[in-house]
Amino acid sequence: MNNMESANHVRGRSVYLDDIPVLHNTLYGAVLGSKAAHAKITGVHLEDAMAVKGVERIFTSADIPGQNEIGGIIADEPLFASDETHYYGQPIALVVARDELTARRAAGLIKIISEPLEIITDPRIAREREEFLIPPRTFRLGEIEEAWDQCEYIFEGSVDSGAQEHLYIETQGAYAYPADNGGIKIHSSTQGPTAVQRITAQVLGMTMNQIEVDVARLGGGFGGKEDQATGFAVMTALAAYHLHRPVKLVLPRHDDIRMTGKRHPYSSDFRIGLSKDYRIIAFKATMYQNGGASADLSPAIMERTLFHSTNAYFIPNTEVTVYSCRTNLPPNTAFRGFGAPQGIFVIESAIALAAYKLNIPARLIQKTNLLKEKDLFQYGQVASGSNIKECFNEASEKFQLNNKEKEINDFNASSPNARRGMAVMPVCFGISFTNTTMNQARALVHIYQDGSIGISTGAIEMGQGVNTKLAQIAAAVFSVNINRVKLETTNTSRVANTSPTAASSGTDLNGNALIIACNALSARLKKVASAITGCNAEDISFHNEIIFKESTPTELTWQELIKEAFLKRVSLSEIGHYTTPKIFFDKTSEKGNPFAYHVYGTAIITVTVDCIRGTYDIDEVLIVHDFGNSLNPVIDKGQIEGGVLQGLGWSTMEEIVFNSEGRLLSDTLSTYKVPDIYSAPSRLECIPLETTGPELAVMKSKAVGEPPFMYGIGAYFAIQNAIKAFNPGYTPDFNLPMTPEKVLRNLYSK
Ligand code: MTE
Ligand code: LUZ
Ligand code: MOS
Repeated sequence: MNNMESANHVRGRSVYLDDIPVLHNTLYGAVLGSKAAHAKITGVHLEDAMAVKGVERIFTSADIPGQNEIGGIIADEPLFASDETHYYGQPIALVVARDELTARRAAGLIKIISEPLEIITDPRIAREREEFLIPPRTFRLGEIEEAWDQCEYIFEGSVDSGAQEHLYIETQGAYAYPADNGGIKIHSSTQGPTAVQRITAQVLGMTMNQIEVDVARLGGGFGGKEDQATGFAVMTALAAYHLHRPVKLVLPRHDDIRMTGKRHPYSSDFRIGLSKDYRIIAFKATMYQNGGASADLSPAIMERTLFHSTNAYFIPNTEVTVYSCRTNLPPNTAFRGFGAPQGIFVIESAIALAAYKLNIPARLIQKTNLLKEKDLFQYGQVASGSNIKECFNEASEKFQLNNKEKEINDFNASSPNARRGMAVMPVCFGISFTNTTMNQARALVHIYQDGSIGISTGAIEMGQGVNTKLAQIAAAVFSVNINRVKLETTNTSRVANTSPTAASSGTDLNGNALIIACNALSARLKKVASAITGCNAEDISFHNEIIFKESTPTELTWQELIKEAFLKRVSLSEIGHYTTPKIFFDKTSEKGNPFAYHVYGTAIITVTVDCIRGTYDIDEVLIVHDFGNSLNPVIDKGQIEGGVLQGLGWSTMEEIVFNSEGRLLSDTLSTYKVPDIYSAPSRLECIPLETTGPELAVMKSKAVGEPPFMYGIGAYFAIQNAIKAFNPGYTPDFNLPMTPEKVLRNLYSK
């Protein structure tokens, strides 16, 4: 089954925010962002902008009827800066005009007078100043200080990883208009419609039931619209509230890149201790998360870094601390992996350094330390259904790891100006929101009189295929043709109090809620069928739109059954509510059982480096991945490919550069390079591990959205190995992304 929306996507018929037909009298917004990263605002002059013909009104913090506050986790973020600005691009005002161009032109005429304050962009400097978004947290297992004595080898190093721009195809935007009875309706390109609803109500001083948020689909989110879609939606609602007219705001790409937060850069120090036979006895790390100017999702992201700081390994003595540092950058935010890639890069760097010093392949250390069933994670959860060893071994065998090594050595010996390198990348990713409360969802199912089915859930379709999977689930429970099933828009009036579609658990949570609703309807319909056919409800089953009695087909079809049920006044609507069982976490002890299950896999990455130019090709990414019992192998393959490419981009080419003034330099696609078709691996293969899948994954089909991102990190180490093969004087450093400039420097470093 392909993605059910593909046909409409390629015909341009799928409706995104900018495709919604605009209402008569619609106005358009443009956001004025601060030109100073940290400053005291002493004057705001709107006169010139107001004088532009077609400008309707300019909104600032003075126009907010409720609270000037949009922080999702911590109340530390104003909608509009009022007396101080804390990052370059921070919204100060919204200009509303009769068309987009006028609004933008007028925004450029607003004069902000300000006095500069000290600008911090480096998390280590923020740490010295004790500029923290929240207090630091530490996860511990075993007795780290005693463990060093048991180590044969101890190595220390530091690791940096850079930011990453989401570059969703559809930029941030929203369309709001006055609704009946003083309410406001908002179409928002958001992963979190409830967050938009809740924060809009807070800013406008209204109640949540007065705000309706509707989302058809997103042109990509990748985490960038989990929290940061909110501010822009609230701006349109604020304008619609005051002007009683529809107001639309779609960020130009340039504004989007400059104003919104990115993946958090991290700077870390580590110490790793190994036994003679390469068992990791102890691992200690201190990580500085560059949070940007306000908390946004940083506290949750920091938490996931801690959860994943030992990746797929069992390390009996671990101590990892993360400092969430406040800097004068746009608030950094969720991005596929949510802090896990940053943590995983540190432990993989520690292993790479140890391997280099011991002159052995890193994969020997990796393999020696892979998690076993019943091993304890540093957060207290016991590994269950862990098949990382199977993934690792199967990848080694099926992709003939040993032959590959020989081929690479032969190639390197016979190529004057090119070197190949290889790395293995095991991955372990926990599925569930780490905040237990968020692991809940609801699904509303209507069966119409003609037998067609309408489904509303809290899940947002952002390209990951959740709509198709949900339709498959409903079609499977009722055993009807999938063409009978329609996914409605995600709407806060139909399904309330939703968690954002994130943490890779959108399909699990909403799918399980859907199963509960469908099962309830099914039970009701079976009663109707049993009355018609004269048997017990337990003896009724549905097969391909035919009603079966005691395993034999009856004359009754799905469509007739629905009609009968309606005539008998049986409810054909149901809402299902799901909460992930058995999960909990205690933040005082930092122990618990936070994840429903883990996703495992292993990738083998090979690259060829051009030793004259410093450029490289990613030759192969060969994966064995545990999908469980995949609901949709086609969609899951797409998620693997997309995730791998995004991970490769972060590790090897996407370089976000801010100057010391806190101004983003790589703010266009000519200076910020993302992987294109030419930088994709020549060979990308993924073999599913043969497993049955865990009970807590929806229909035993494991979540797949984020985990494949981590495979891409292997490219960093593969390139590093190629450089080593060329330049014996190279000492590995750990500073991601490994751009061609860095490769060139490293090829000739002494
Ligand atoms: N795939 C596409 N095409 N577009 C996206 O925006 N987001 C990723 C992943 N795959 C994304 C995507 C992220 S960050 C997450 S958390 C999951 O999809 C969310 O969807 P799921 O929970 O249904 O897997
Ligand atoms: N968002 C969130 C996430 O709020 N909590 C999480 O644990 C999470 N994990 C991954 C991505 N987004
Ligand atoms: Mo994904 S980072 O959980 O939106």
